[in-house]
Amino acid sequence: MSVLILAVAVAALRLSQATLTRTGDATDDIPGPSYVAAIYEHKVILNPEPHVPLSRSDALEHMMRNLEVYERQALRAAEQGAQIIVFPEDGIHGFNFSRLSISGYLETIPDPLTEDWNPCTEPHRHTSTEVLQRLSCMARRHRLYLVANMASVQPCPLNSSLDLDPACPPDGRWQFNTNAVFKSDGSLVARYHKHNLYFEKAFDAPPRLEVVTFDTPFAGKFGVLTCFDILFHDPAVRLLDQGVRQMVYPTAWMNQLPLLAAVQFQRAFSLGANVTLLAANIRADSLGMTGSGVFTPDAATYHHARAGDPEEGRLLVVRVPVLDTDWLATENRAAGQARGGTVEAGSPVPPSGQEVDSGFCRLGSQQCQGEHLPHSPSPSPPSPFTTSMMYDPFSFLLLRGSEGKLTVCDGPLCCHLQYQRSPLGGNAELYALGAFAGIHTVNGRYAVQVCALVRCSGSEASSCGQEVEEAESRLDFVLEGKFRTRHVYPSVLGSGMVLEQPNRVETTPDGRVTMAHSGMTVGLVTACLYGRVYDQD
Ligand SMILES: *[C@@H]1O[C@H](CO)[C@@H](O)[C@H](O)[C@H]1NC(C)=O
Ligand SMILES: *[C@@H]1O[C@H](CO)[C@@H](O)[C@H](O)[C@H]1NC(C)=O
Ligand SMILES: CC(=O)N[C@H]1CO[C@H](CO)[C@@H](O)[C@@H]1O
Repeated sequence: MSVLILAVAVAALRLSQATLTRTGDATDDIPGPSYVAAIYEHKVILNPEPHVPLSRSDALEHMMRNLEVYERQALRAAEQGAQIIVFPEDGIHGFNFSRLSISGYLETIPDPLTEDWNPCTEPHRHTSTEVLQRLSCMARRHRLYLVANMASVQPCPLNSSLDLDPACPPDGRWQFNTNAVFKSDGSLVARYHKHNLYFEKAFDAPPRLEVVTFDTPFAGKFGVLTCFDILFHDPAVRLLDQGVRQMVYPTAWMNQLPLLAAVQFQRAFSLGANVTLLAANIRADSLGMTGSGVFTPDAATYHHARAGDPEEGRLLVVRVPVLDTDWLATENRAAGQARGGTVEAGSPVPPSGQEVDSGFCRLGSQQCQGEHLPHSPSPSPPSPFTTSMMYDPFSFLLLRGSEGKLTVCDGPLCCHLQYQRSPLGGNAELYALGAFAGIHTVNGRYAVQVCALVRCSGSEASSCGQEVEEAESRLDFVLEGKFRTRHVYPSVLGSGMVLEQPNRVETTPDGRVTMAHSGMTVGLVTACLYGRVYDQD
């Protein structure tokens, strides 16, 4: 039986660059320094009774079953040349523990900033560290950097005057959702405690924000994030502000269309922040968890399992360009010296006027007046309606006819759309342009400004904003908004969870973001500019 997978490659059409189509193992079309990254979407073997405390040995036995799978995947990744592999959040222990019932799973992870330790070669230095030892030996055996998420414990003093943890929990220990990173010799190089917990009773948020990076010899610096962290300022934007351009991202993300499916937001974050994101999710159909990938600003290789696919893991191994600016500067200097001292600075400047044209002129520019919309038939202006999308009251306007131009506002945010439907796919499906500016409050509290063009799930206006995964209509469009944040994450999601790389995304210093796209290969499900207004959280 052949397995239908979605490991699609999308490539940028930027300035004068040619379009590239990259599959998971293409390795020869990257100019400049590159490395091979792997992520593994893991079908976690769960403890069926997570609320019942287990002995350490029973917990270890459970975790070793997941680690057996990791071991096989690390081997496969190494055989394909991977230099770094990322495993998902909760992939070793599972979920739904209580603070007490997770006890047997916890290990104390020494701080790699204050202690050099190789758990594989010095297993006896710290007791009760079997998981750390196993991961360390895995990294060492397969000679790759390895990122894994595990449950950790940190005893804290309750009464000392030297107490550095004034908020030490009443039971005298911190319990953390933790990413551990190992070098290719097995030594522990980074430890990150998840900052933005998502209903995780077993864990504490760290008492102080941790902004964690680690260095690699093959690609320079990587930042570390976990799951829900991707939506918040700390530590994500702090990493960006430090100039970090590459992130490892273990996650256990429940898909939520039309705006927050896993691969959709992974793609959006990588594009909006201009970073590489190595994202590894859990596969768990009962929880709606799937969607992992290797995302660079120019390309994406990803996997989203579909209903009915066999429930199993997925390894992706991809060659990607190095983005770390400092590392590249050092490399260039080394290469320049080797060539005899000439250093070439900067990347080639594309000839002006070669910008890829989406077929529309820019919204708001003078040239737009009437040029593409010769007989715009608007007898009466359509009126906006409000309906809930992902629990937020969006203002929507329906798209009518095969082409047009519309604006919908919510408070201070106005979203503009210019569109043209392709004759391919017909005119029957209903679409709406939505705007929302406010505080999202369900399952997390955060301020957003969102412009979204969505396919409505039915033929009634009330169906706009509902979950839908398929579409036939292809639209060429320019979507634009003026945001009161510079953090806007753009994405174009096509039918069947296919990601398209927008032809053009432009940002002006005053917060105007324009996304233009045309020539879709599949129907459009959602085109979105997802703005995060961190300072209003
Ligand atoms: C586990 O937790 C998730 C939410 O994180 C919940 O949706 C699910 O029903 C829980 N499963 C069990 C078996 O308790
Ligand atoms: C993204 O980063 C690259 C360098 O890696 C830079 O050339 C480009 O201008 C950046 N793009 C944006 C939109 O900032
Ligand atoms: C009950 C308890 O934890 N007592 C500790 C208080 O702190 C001193 C040192 O600061 C320890 O020696 C006690 O054991």
